[in-house]
Amino acid sequence: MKDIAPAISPPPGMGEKKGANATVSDWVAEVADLTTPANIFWCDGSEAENAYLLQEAARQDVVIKLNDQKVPRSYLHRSNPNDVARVEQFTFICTPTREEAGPTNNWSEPAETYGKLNGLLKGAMKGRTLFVVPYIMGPPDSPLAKVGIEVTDSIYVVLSMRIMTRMGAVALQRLGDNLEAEWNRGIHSLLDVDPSRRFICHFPQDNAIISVGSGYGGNVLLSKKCLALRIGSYLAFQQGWLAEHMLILGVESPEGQKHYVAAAFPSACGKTNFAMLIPPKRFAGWKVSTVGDDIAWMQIRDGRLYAVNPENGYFGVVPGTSMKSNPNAMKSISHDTLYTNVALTDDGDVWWEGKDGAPPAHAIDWRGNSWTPESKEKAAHANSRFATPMHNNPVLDPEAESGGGVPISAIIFGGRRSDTVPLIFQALDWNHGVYLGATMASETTAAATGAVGQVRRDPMAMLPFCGYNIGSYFKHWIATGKRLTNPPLIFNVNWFRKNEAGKFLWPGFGDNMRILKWIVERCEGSKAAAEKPIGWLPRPNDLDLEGLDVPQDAMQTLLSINRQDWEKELEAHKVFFESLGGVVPKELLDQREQILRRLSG
Ligand code: OXD
Ligand code: MN
Repeated sequence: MKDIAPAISPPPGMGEKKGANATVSDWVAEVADLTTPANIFWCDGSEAENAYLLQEAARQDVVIKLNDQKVPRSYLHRSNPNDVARVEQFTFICTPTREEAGPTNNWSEPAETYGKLNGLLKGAMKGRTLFVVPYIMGPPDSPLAKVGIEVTDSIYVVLSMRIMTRMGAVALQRLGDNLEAEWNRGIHSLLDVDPSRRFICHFPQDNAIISVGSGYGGNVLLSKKCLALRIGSYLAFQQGWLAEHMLILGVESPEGQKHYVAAAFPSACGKTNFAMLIPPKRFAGWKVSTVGDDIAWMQIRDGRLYAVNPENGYFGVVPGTSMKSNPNAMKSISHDTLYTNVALTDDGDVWWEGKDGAPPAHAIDWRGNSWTPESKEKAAHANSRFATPMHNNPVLDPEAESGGGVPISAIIFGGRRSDTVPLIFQALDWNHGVYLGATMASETTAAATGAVGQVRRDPMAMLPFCGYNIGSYFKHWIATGKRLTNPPLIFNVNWFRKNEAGKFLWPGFGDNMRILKWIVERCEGSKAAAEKPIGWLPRPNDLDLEGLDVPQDAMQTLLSINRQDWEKELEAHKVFFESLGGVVPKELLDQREQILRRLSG
């Protein structure tokens, strides 16, 4: 299967420029002069256009149409095996000074980088179609909504952007004739999909992105990690709002009390599962609904935080998704879905490790090779993905399209930690909560290239996504707290604690409702907790554990803190802060001292 496809020739009337203002037209002409494509295709986002592009992509072997009886209107794409995850080592923040990018980002000097990238882009689209993809991030009527234009030579990117964003004429209309309007300039070219010519570069001051040499979603759907998080976080810092790597969910009690919660977990740590949680039987009448599964843009209004999901679809990790782990995701991806790097069964269905039922006797694996259950290789890549429209989600929150956003009652930070960190605890106040986010750590996953399973600090799950100096980012969080008269309460969760035998202690998935319930009860001020050196912890009796199959001693461990472990943990925080070279604000250094004092007190 191919990433790179030759130019397409659309029927008359399709792919023509309609409604672009002069700044957009001039810029596209400039990019075309540089990249010399065979033709230019302006996307309008219509059904007819999508049907044509899907048909062309299938004809060019970029996607395979799946069996309509099994997964209606759905397709499979296989990426180049050298190109299956985000590449943090080749991701750059190109600010005028190194300090502006800060200690956690790769920095590259803007003029030099433009020069290098323009060299790579010269003639890069020869014989290919240059697609112009205008898109809006955020509900179109939201004050936070942003417009981007991505030009790309990948038809797979176009098909994915139509799912993941509000794409096409709607974005050009929003810009209208306003030549001063703010919009993001994004250039993507596959080049020859060679890892040695793979660079994902961000120019925050110019609101521009150039991504070359990759076809993997996180590197090339420029709306997502590049605009909504890296450039977004910089714009948020400048403009006084927050762009965060957070899901947003609604939780409603049987009495009709509703709260919205935003949660930051690192990549592939279950944000999509949490955002679509189905409460266990014991919680009859409780409802969880999804506003977003990956990114939250939050603004301050009336002293509160209000969040919108800038995206229009979900780009989730497939392996492990099943009717047991996430029935709502299974329903969402049962039709109109674009799969990447899962296995193809002989009857045109998709398969992955962890899917319900027995594995197929034979399939074609993600590399395109014949596969049987005896094969040593996995059938689906560990970071194989689905792109599915958010409107496929049976529990989409009714406010998901609301431009004003939803009021956030609680923020949850969480990582994948085998030890030390309890199942749940609550920060004592805003700055303590910022400290919990800033010192978050998680065992690494397959969402990025590199070793899997190593503990790394990942502040607010933003380590790969904060587009400016992390010290300024921490200060921005602290300053935001000062502007909030009704701030969300801040919590920390860890679904992944293990016993000595290496077995998970907590069942997770639907049972996380038990923790969510305690969180909303804390928000309502109706539930007790014990004050411990690291924050407020529930005692086993404070949680609704009825019908839960977890032994008492496991529950004790899950809710315990060990002083020695925490002294080690705080030492690791110190090492991490020191590694940032003096950018950590005093408020956070003070928080650490206070926790240390409480621990030894
Ligand atoms: C993602 C990621 O794809 O965080 O959402 O890597
Ligand atoms: Mn993510």
